[in-house]
Amino acid sequence: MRPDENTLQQLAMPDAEVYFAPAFIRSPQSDVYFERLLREANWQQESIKLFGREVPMPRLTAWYGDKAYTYSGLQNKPQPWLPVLQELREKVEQASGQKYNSVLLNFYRTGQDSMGWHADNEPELGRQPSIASLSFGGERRFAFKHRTRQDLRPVPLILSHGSLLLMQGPTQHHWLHQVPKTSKSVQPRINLTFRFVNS
Ligand SMILES: O=C(O)CCC(=O)C(=O)O
Repeated sequence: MRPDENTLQQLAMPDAEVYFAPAFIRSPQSDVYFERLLREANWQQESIKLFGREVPMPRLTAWYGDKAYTYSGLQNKPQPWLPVLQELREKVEQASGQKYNSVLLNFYRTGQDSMGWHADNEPELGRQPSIASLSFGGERRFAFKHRTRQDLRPVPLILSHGSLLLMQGPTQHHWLHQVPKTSKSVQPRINLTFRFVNS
């Protein structure tokens, strides 16, 4: 591991403030976190309305925190923090210098699980939200796409086991992000996005 792989480095993206550490948590410890999260989180299969039809979300989710939050049109009832989530929250708060009172967990079971283009810009998150995104398990491709500037190419990123991606400042205002489906064989992946939800 290169010495800087566990510290956040800023990505060169205009209209954004994005930092990435590919190995924020080292491998043996990340293996343990993956197993604990898989076992301990209260995973739900939520549905979304698509063209008037209820369809299952292409991933499992779990929402923990202090405040209710509306996400993808769903009112998320928060569950109280698990010790493993408290532990991870402390680590990301220390690295980012920000405070988080909520976390959304996503479980991508196969390459067919995914998350489409979106921004984390719900009003409860405030104008310039700080979103800290931790990944465990199989690597997945991730991409940013500028909302309006056609001259900018999408910015691809590989979200590795134990990586931390920090998005803040004007990022959600100007950029969308996604985790596309893949036909490659990939290991299951768990992602946690820590947020601060205002009341
Ligand atoms: O799984 C990921 O890396 C993306 C998660 C995400 O975009 C979200 O929870 O809003």
